[in-house]
Amino acid sequence: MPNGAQALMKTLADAGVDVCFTNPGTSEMHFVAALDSEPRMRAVLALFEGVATGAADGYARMADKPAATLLHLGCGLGNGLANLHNARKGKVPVVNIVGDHASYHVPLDAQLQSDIETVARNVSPGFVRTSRSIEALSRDAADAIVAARGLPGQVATLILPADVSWGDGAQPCPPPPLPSPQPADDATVRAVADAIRSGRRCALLLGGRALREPGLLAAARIATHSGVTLLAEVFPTRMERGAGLPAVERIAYLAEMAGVQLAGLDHLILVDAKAPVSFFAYPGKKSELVPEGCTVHTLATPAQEAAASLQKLAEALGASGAMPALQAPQRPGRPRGRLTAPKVCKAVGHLLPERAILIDEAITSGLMLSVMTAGAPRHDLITLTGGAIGQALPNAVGAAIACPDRPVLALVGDGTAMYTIQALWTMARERLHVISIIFNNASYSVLNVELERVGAAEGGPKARSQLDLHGPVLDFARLAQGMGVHAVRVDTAEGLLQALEHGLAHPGPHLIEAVVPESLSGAKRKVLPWLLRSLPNLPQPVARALKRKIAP
Ligand SMILES: Cc1ncc(C[n+]2csc(CCOP(=O)(O)OP(=O)(O)O)c2C)c(N)n1
Ligand SMILES: [Mg+2]
Repeated sequence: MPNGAQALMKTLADAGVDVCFTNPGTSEMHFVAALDSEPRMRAVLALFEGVATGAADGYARMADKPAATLLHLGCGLGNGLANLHNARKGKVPVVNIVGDHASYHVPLDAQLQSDIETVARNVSPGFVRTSRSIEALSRDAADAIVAARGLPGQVATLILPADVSWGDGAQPCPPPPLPSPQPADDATVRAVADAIRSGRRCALLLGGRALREPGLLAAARIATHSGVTLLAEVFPTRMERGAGLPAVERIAYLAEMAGVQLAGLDHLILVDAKAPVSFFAYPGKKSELVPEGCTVHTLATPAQEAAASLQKLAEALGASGAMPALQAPQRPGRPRGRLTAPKVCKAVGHLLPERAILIDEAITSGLMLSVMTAGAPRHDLITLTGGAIGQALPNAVGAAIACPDRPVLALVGDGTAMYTIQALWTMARERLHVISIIFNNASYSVLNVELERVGAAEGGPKARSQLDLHGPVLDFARLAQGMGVHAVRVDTAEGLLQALEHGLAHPGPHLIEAVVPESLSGAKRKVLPWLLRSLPNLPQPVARALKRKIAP
């Protein structure tokens, strides 16, 4: 008879959960030992829980099924919280296994005792369960898997007391059925089709799974046939894009610019997306971005089949036979001279290989990434769904494990990279083909912009120093080398191109430290808040042109 951990392992593997990102402690030792009882389970060690959780997130975004994490009690789970938050916001399935003290040890309030369920509830509101017995364990695990992968995907947390893990006599649970989500019902489709036929200005706001090829194609047919505008949510979980696919403009991060994109709309139709709100509140500015007088419709909720709903809508409109407008292949040329962040984005657009996975956490350095890669060969884009930085490097680990035959490029700000820099070690250990490009601008640059936008007093020296990463300047190439990752530091466009070409040609992890000036500095930083404030008062065509110039 297997013990609890062994039965749990088999239950996970039988259900197709066959990768586990681990950072274990004493209470998880039986689970660790059970890894060798299940040949199908791949175990990947992370040196910080935020890496394990972010890797599980990146894995599921690309594999379309959950990985497990193995975390140590409340503190380990807490360390992994930010990236579980990003997964939750992205509706990404994750099965957290969190070890706990043996049941009879809990009341003794030993050193590591804490309230795990309270920590878990924040990121897995839909499923937190402490498994209470050997008999219940495998069923609990199957329930966690169902909760995680049922549309919408979510983070499910199973807490595993050590005595349940080591107890004998457990039985694995047969694999639970896969979810079978439904498309939008006929009445909803009819109502949305009526709105589109009204002749008023309509936009489809695509999010979640609507941003994969089948959803994009159906939406693009509707756009061609009925003249609706296509928009994508600001931070997609995973968006398929590039040459041969419909190009969809994302809602801008800066609320003022999002306002320009949404101005004049009469109907906004949500497809696996939320009605847009601004990222933060700013004194004197509206938080809701839907323009006054615009009616919001929901074609498909996150619990429904987005692509099938769009196909139903296309049929209702008679648009099924329409030719979708597809992005033509088109790449920028080779950048030259002293390196800047836009030149890095240009180089990425110039060289991005077919079927690459592009992870964007470049913050201010990535402003040009979207336009520079729009006509590159088809690729997947992963973005910072929950705004909690430190996602990209761990995501890259998971994406590379989910898709071993595809190159992964992670573009990351220097401040951001430091949150989960330990991901580099896992990349080296697992020999993952990830090219991490770190934009070293020695600054939390975006926060300098935000300091001005929120209307805080002019920053004095103490305030400014909280946003400044000079002294000591970080040396990412050496940090990476210290974790076994091949790395170079470049400050010219030629050097960057050479490093990127080398990285793409040689499987295995590479880090390229791009020494760049801040994209928004000096005069630009001064003018930006003023420009943003003036946008709502400008004629729409002028506002649109300006928006395209600042953040295309
Ligand atoms: C978990 C978490 N902590 C802090 C922040 C606040 N924050 C947002 S951006 C940022 C700095 C980003 O700096 P960097 O990666 O260097 O990008 P840059 O602004 O220089 O382009 C910080 C600290 C956050 N979003 N999430
Ligand atoms: Mg920076």
